[in-house]
Amino acid sequence: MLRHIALCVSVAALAACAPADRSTGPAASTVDAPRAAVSAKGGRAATTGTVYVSSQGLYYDTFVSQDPLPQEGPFQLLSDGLTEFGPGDPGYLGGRWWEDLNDNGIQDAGDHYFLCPLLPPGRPSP
Ligand SMILES: [Ca+2]
Repeated sequence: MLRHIALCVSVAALAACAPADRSTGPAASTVDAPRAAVSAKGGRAATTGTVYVSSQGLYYDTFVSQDPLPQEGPFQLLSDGLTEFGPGDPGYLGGRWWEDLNDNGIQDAGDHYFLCPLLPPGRPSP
């Protein structure tokens, strides 16, 4: 149910802040070149996606800062562009995400780890 809701609300985030092809696993992630953030008007990094923070009910713009990251240190679950914690929450880890690509519920070598900081302020609509 949660996955279904997440898929509905943030298809854009999935495309922008996640690998386009989830079926190939980590091997493809190492082949993909990191997407560079490009400055937009006003000097703010160009946004490339939106993440919905369920505990806040807010959407945040984000961009890919580093992809992939090595599986070292803490990561926060991101599932179909939805996560539980955002900026200001103790559980927010600065945009260090993991996606459970092999759907086994644990962080392992078969998953995707990357950095996509959320850019405040959040907003109530995508
Ligand atoms: Ca996993």
